[in-house]
Amino acid sequence: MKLFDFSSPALRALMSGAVALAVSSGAFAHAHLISSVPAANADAVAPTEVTIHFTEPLEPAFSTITLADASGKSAVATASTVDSQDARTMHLALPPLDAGRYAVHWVAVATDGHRTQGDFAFNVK
Ligand SMILES: [Cu+2]
Repeated sequence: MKLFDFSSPALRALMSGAVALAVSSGAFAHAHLISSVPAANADAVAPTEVTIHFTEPLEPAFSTITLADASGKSAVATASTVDSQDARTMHLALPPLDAGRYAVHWVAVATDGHRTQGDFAFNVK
């Protein structure tokens, strides 16, 4: 006995609609950068941390911010954290930094498991 007639145009339309919805809601759940402190290419005076705000809550186990100095060497010995009050915000505490240009690299894993990443730089005066 056949429960569904998959050749039915109505059923096929319904199924393709469900697939389209699943794909678009998955794309929406990717975590994208909204803003950061310091901002990209900003001149920062004695920054104490890098803070990045994202569009979606993050998985703390897989989301990271790292900082490299102009020679590409890691500038921070400690790990970044996802804010315990707001999972859409990530912090990297900074030691006192010498003047120069620094590169931020971030990896954001949304709660749906999708991973986004990006880079920006700022200057320490
Ligand atoms: Cu996603």
